[in-house]
Amino acid sequence: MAKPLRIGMIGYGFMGRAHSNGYNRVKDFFDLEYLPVLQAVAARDAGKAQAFADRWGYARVETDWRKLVAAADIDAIDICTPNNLHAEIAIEAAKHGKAILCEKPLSMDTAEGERMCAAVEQAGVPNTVWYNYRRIPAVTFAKQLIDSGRLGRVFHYRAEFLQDWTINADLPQGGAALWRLDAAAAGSGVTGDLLAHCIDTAIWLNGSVKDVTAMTETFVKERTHQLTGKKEPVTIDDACSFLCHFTNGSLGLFESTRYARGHKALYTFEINGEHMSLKWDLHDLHRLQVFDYKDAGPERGWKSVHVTDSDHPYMDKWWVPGLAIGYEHSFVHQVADFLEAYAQKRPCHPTFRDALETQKVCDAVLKSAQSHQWATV
Ligand code: NAI
Ligand code: SOE
Repeated sequence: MAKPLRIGMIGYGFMGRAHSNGYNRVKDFFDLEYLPVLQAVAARDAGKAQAFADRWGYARVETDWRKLVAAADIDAIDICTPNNLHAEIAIEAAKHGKAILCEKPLSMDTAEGERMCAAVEQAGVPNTVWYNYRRIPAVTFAKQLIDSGRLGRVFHYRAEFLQDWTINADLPQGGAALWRLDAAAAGSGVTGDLLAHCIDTAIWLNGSVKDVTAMTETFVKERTHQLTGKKEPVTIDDACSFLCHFTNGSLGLFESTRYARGHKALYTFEINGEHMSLKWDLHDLHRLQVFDYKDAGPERGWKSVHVTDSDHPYMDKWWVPGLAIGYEHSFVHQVADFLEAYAQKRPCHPTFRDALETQKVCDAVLKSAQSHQWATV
């Protein structure tokens, strides 16, 4: 009989759903010592919280997250709120000895992230950040190839995350649904929202970033704020590109925007090593493109590996070889990995401390864009 880990979820939006699906599905596919129990969801609107609880199977609701983090019937707090609430909730949850699963980006900035790390480390509570793209099997497979040394010396890492949903200048900013356009709620624009994913994956695959030079742009300078009803200056970065040096000597090139017409969530990365190159694309997420210089014969070329066989990461848990899984499975994998680490009393990466590294790169990127100078991470 599995032991229960009683989840207290805060926020019931996009990630509230993705995580709840992960908690519900994990038991059907993974054999684990601990299994999640959907104990309570906290949201300010009692009716909406109850509807969410009924749909996903939460036992009860709270309308104040502070009560949830203090509740005796909760073992782990899952933070699915806008970024400006991550720190306050996490620090309070740590005080109450709860395990914490926090959405990305860890924090609004490095200083806040440092306080969050101190809180969880002093309290000694398990913690992780939902940089879920690491757990897409093709991405995890890339990590295995890199760690096996198959690439040799790495020369280049490039990544992009492109969207197009804010091109309309009449779109308001702030408030529910559009908090990502307000730096007071989001911390930054595409840097913390989208590049943070690219940076997390890059650090995981290619090691730490030494320094950066960046440029940002805010294409629409004023938008009506949903909370004030007035036209307010737009304080986020709509687009951001940066170059960097990794400590392993390779060069990085990153780009993100919400103004790439036609692209909804195009996250791609490529890594070029001495012997091998790898390329991945979120729109074709079960494939890893591999070029192996050692392949004999003039027919050498890029291979498109369909990462769905049972010897590929996570895939033995799902269907038969050749049948793909999707975006939502990365969250099921993160739940499974967290529960396994929890049972074994070891960290589940990325921890808050790991995610702080990404935060430091984001801060250096924003600093460099402002100063027009290279910034050390
Ligand atoms: P959302 O806007 O869909 O949901 C946010 C939720 O927080 C809403 O239910 C809202 O009512 C709730 N909330 C706001 N203030 C609150 C308060 N004071 N008390 C209780 N609840 C409150 O946002 P979404 O897309 O779910 O994003 C949430 C977090 O997840 C963000 O940090 C975001 O960066 C991250 N995220 C991560 C993704 C990933 O790929 N890992 C994908 C999308 C979002
Ligand atoms: C923004 O549209 C967003 O939902 C980000 O917040 C997520 O982190 C990213 O995974 C997908 O895009």
